[in-house]
Amino acid sequence: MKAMRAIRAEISLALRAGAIAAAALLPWAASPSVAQEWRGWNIHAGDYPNGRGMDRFGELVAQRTNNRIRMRTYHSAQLGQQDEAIQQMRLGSIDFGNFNLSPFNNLAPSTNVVTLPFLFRNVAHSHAAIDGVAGEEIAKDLEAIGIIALAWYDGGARSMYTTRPVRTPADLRGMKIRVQTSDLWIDLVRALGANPTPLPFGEVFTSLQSGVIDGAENNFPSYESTRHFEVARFYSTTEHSNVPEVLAVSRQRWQRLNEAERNILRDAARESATFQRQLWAEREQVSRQRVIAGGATVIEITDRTPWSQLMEPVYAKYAATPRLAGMVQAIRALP
Ligand code: BDP
Repeated sequence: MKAMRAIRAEISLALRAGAIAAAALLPWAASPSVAQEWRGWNIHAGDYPNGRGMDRFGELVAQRTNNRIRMRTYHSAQLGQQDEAIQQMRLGSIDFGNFNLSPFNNLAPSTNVVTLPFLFRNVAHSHAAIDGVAGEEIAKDLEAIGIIALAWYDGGARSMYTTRPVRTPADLRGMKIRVQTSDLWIDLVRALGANPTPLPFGEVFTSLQSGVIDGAENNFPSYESTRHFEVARFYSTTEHSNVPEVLAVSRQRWQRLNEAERNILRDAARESATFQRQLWAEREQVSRQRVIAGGATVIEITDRTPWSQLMEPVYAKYAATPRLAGMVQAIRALP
């Protein structure tokens, strides 16, 4: 009797273990007819080039998977500010998103390289770097923290904007300048003689309004779409950084896809990036006109040497390892 009970107990244990193993494999890749709804994070409004790129990504994936993967992008930071969204992507509670690479600086070393000031000669140079050697390294570092990079969006040239006119680094001295959460950005703004203040994107408008900060830095489309130009009226075209953006999927999700599905996602992401880059180029012009029409003053910085020559300590600190210094060299060597 005892022996029978023991055998039965063993059988039931084995069955239970089997069921658990089956459940672990179960996610929809094993049953392709089950539709999945993916949640996507976007910090910008839906009509911003990045939001439209993400929507295009979702449409292409839905078409090509016969609606098995349906992607819904939550625009305008509905799923939280950037740093929280990154954590949620890592945990798998947000499935995909478009991020600037700067908030990854403290987590993924190679993202510092493409954030470095005055590194890219122009937009084409930044695309060549991120679509090639730099992108590969960054994708590795992101994967290690649970984020799968699929394509690179244009992040635009970032410039300083302030409540008082700024023509030289001396004019910026002592001003409180908002930065993204990144040590590199803190040191960059310090090297210019200003006081860096890390804040979430969504808090910049009210912080400018209440005088908590005297300025921030961003591209024309963000300066315009957030209406920061209404409270910080002077935009100085320092164009100090062209840090790119990533369209990424949570590794948690990615691991459950089969190779055919992964290819569909990769292709759709790249196509959405081509689309975003076209929209971006147009929007930069439109936003520039809109802020001027809205009363902002654009101060053209024609000689950037006084700015770039202060950046030596930033390079010394953030491109210090042979790997990162090698990336800088490889990027500089690009035609
Ligand atoms: C915008 C980026 C966005 C960042 C924002 C910022 O597209 O991802 O969150 O800058 O400065 O240009 O926080």
